[in-house]
Amino acid sequence: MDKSRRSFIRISALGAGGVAMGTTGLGLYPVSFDDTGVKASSVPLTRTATYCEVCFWKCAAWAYTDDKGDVVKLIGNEIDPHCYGRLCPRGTGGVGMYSDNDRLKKPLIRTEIDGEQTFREATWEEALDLIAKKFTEISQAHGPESIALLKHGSPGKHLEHLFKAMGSDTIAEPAYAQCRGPRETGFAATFGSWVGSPEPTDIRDTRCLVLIGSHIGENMHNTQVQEMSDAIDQGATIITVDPRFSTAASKSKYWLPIKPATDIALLLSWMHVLIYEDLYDKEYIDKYALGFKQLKDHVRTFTPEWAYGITKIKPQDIRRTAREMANAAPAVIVHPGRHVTWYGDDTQRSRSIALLNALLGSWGRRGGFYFKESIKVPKYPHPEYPEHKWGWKELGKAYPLAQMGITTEVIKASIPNPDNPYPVRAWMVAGTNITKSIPNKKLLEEAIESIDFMVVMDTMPMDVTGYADVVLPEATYLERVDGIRSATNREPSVAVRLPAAKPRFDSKPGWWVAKQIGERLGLSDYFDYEDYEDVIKWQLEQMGTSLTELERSGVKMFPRKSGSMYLEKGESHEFYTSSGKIELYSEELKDLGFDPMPVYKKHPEPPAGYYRLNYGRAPMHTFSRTANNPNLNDLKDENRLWVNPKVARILDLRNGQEVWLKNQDGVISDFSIKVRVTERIRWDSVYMVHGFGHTNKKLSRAAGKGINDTQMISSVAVDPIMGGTGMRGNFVSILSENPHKPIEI
Ligand SMILES: Nc1nc2c(c(=O)[nH]1)N[C@H]1C(S)=C(S)[C@@H](COP(=O)(O)OP(=O)(O)OC[C@H]3O[C@@H](n4cnc5c(=O)[nH]c(N)nc54)[C@H](O)[C@@H]3O)O[C@H]1N2
Ligand SMILES: Nc1nc2c(c(=O)[nH]1)N[C@H]1C(S)=C(S)[C@@H](COP(=O)(O)OP(=O)(O)OC[C@H]3O[C@@H](n4cnc5c(=O)[nH]c(N)nc54)[C@H](O)[C@@H]3O)O[C@H]1N2
Ligand code: SF4
Ligand SMILES: [Mo]
Repeated sequence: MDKSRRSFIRISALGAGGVAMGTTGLGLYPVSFDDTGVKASSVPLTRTATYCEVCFWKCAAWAYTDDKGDVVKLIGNEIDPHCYGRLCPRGTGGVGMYSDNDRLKKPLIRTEIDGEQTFREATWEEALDLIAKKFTEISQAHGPESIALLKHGSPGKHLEHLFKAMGSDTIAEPAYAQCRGPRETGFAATFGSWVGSPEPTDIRDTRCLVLIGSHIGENMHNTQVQEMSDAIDQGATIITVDPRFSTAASKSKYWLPIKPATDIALLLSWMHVLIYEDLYDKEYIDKYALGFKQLKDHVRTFTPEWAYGITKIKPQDIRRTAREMANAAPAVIVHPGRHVTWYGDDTQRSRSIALLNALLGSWGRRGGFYFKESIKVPKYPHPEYPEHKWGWKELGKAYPLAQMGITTEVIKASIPNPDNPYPVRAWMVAGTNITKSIPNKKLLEEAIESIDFMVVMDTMPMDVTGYADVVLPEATYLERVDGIRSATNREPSVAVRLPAAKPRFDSKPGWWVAKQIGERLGLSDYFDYEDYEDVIKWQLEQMGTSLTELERSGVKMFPRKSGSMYLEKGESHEFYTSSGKIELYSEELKDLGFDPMPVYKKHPEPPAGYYRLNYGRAPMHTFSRTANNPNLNDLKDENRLWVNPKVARILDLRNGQEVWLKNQDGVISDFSIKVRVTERIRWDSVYMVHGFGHTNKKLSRAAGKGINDTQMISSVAVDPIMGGTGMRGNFVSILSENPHKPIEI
């Protein structure tokens, strides 16, 4: 098998060259796009520092603008530790977010004409006045806490400030309870630290990378993909545990096609092998860990033979892969994954992964997990936030180790219930397409029906905008300034985002929207600046640099202050747990009534005639946000249903055939999807890329294309520890006839 970066990228179907070739490899520049108004240009281009908003890796980039003021291309910032000078295909295609003519163009206000609900175009004055009026009324009647913010990404930050100034801490995002929440709780319970973003995985120096699900290569988190390619080139062993033959699996020395929902059994038996074959890092465990004896007793019976019966992975493969990890240790990473809300016991699965890393001695070691560091950005002065009587914490109180707002709890609290002391009455939604990212549409629609007022701020007429009372068109990230990016990494760095073009249409930046609403609510003191550029200018100066310097460089690195990235041999170290040690046995979990060490529990299986619905990422798309992007839609305009040939034979399905899906609760997909017959998926599951099946016709390229996996996710297994919504326990049957056909009489 050729293990160069080039072939790794090629296999992920990025087109020739993929990431390595950047813009030209994708043919995104210089070309003219029919629908985008972007033309190739031979005139000199000006460049502006930005960071990407197509996903949350936040790669720093240079946006190039032509003489007409249009952004025409994006290139990775060469000194940025998030991208090493290369954007992923989505980042390169980010120009499409700016140039898409389907964008929201003017504020919209819901109105009724002849008894029909519709939107009318409005001025910003009107829209903002209406929001301020409604927020004031609702706040006076029910308290500011009853106005919730559901957000994601940069616009969310500006609105978070507004909400806190208003006295509301009722804030949540799908990137927690539908994404990485369980992992953060599982790792915090073990090492005392969140994994965080970007993950401090030292992939570039690893000798063995173990991926549990985590489909790097389709999941295009930039530096992880690049470092994994380099690690493969340098001969690192990749072990991929995935019921599907993923891109990563195709590059792995070991692919373990696990039976879905059984990973905890495999993880426990790996621990069994490491401990009972004496392969674990004794010195590290003795020095840094607590509870080894309990863990040893706990995993005694979890032999590979035991796990085989559950996972269908052969005992010899479990032993062999455990020995590979031990051979490479401590330069080994059992990757924590990122989208980990799978089956409801996800904190415990994440904890199993943390424990395995502890036994291998990989936390704080070269080629394992490095000690990350970031630089603190000073707060721009503003008055103290007022006290809030309740907020996300109280709404999530049933989940003792929730560390951020749980979207689904905010949604539940929006449905009238006399026993609920914390009723939510209004929502502001910004940068999140909740109809696609939050499961259980019935509950979501019931909540939306119940609330008094809903504002959506987006750049595109996404499905979620259809539910709003007021829709605000935000300028895209290429047209605005936002907060300083300061993320944890090997060395601290900051990056800036400055406007590369004037906002198209009548769109406005999120910071301006927050300030305008704030001023209307009498909160001007919290927004003591004319332009948000003044804020970052002041902050950069406090940090010993300047906006002028960052305009020139885009990114600035700072020296580490917290010491070495790795533990020195024999060095004493205090972990951030309550004991100061790595907690193999968790008193904290036990005291809260949870298993102190992970236990495998069986999950529901698909009923006869149904298949488990599996979903994931495509390298050229981010969630639902890029489906209509003119550049990225060109690369993939619909998702397909992966079906095993055995199933195709039984159901008489052909490649390319259109089918509909019906789930275990009788939910039928709005649209159809084309079948892709492939050995790469197990016979008991089907697979599709998340983010398609858009219903808003205003999305001229994406509407009606493919199936929305979220629509099929009506059953949710909630993680009792932190409230994450396990979404992989849904089962679908495949319909060859259009169930929506009008009945002919
Ligand atoms: N291109 C692209 N990249 C992205 C994103 C994007 O939208 N587009 N989004 C980013 C974000 S926010 C996140 S959170 C990450 C998500 O990306 P990851 O964290 O990598 O997501 P996972 O859910 O771990 O991985 C999906 C894989 O899990 C496998 N799987 C399904 N069920 C099981 C099971 O029971 N056991 C095991 N072992 N595997 C299983 C699927 O077959 C699939 O290959 O991606 C990030 N990167
Ligand atoms: N079924 C299912 N559900 C999932 C997942 C899955 O794989 N399958 N993945 C989960 C994961 S890992 C995550 S992190 C979440 C992600 O969930 P979301 O954050 O909701 O992701 P998107 O669907 O991309 O929605 C982003 C919205 O923001 C808008 N937007 C883009 N840029 C801007 C901007 O600059 N300003 C404003 N105001 N709006 C903007 C987009 O048009 C879009 O409507 O979803 C989770 N939910
Ligand atoms: S990984 Fe890709 S989409 Fe995400 S921030 Fe970087 S370039 Fe943008
Ligand atoms: Mo995510």
